[in-house]
Amino acid sequence: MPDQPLIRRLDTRAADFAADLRRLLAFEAADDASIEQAVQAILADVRTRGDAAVLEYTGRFDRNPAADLAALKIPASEAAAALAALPAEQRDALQAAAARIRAYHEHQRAESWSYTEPDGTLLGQKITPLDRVGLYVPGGKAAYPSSLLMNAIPAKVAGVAEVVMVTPTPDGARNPIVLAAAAVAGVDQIWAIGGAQAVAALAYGTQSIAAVDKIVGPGNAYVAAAKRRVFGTVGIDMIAGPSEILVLCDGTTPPDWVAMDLFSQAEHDELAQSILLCPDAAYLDAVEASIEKLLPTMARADIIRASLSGRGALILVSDMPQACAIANDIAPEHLEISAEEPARWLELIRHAGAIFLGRYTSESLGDYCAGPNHVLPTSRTARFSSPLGVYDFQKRSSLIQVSSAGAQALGPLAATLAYGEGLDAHARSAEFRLADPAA
Ligand code: HSO
Ligand code: ZN
Repeated sequence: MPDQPLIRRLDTRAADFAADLRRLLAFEAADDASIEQAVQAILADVRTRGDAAVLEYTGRFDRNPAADLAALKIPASEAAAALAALPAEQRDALQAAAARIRAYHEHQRAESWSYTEPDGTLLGQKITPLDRVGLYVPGGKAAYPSSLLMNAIPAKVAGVAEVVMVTPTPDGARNPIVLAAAAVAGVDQIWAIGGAQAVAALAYGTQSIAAVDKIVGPGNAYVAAAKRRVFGTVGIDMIAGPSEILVLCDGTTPPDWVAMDLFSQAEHDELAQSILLCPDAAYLDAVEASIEKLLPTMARADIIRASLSGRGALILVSDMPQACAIANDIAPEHLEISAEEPARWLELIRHAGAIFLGRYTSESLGDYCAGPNHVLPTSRTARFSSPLGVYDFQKRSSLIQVSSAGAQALGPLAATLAYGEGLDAHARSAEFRLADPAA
């Protein structure tokens, strides 16, 4: 029996390619009824009992008992001290990345606008930041300070007055890099609570924590279930699936570079998906050889192996336009166009969360410090959604100021439509303004 390959090979010319591709992309989000039930109970409990319930769950799930909720509030001075205590290289890197992320997101800020019609009627749109945003930051192995920056900075650039962060601290252990990142990003409050109970506290408010208007940030299955359930009471961001990278390569990038780019997503999690499309079979052989050579050198080799063999693929395409068509079908979270003429292929791309152009642009540069957001649509949702951005923390109000002349022009129109709908108060309210007592 031959060994199971490290990563599967597909060929678009094979008769069953379409079915193979579907199978490769299929991903069943775990739908665990016991999680749903537990989360529902926690939400209801926090909603009625507030602080006391949050304290109880934090003692039970995080083994982090406290006398009252105030004891779980991490003071800004502790975050500032964590930042000051970081090795200089780490601190400088966090600050430099934050500055670049901020500069990029400044470009996204929308401004209010209006225009005046010839009869003096003014129409427009007023932009307002959200008042309070909750930011979930996972504890343990998935605590990424970079994700904290990516979530908090766009909110602050939008003008959100209060970013309230929650993060579980199992056994009371606080993560100094996470606290330092919170200080860099300008997070306003930090609470050492997590899980569904923290989501509930943010959504409903408790005696100690004021309710927020929107909750963003990644979390485990309990956190995701809780966010889904509080949606409507508050806004939420997207619910992220496993991370994905799709590399389109014309065969001109050093194979080791591409192999490591595939690893960089694979190392996130066993369910992460790394796919390479290339029109050159010999190049795919070379990347496979690089994978075999480099894998044993990786700290997270086991996760990478599981991800590549379970969900990865090297796909031989007939040409680059076909690679672009497949990319649009996959609508990947991250798309690298690792080619001599990336702009030429970019024209053919319609669906991808973030597009990395040219051989020097590794996804990892975008993950940390290029500037654009790394919170991106996964699981083909790039067909209809966008990266997290300043626009997710700004909302729009319509503005209408009708002049006397405008009321004469619009009144008969509105009245006709209102009578048609059988709504005579609407009609007469418009008609009253046809005779202007001031005129
Ligand atoms: N690639 C991840 C983001 C991340 N990478 C955080 C490293 N740290 C999002 O898909
Ligand atoms: Zn990453």
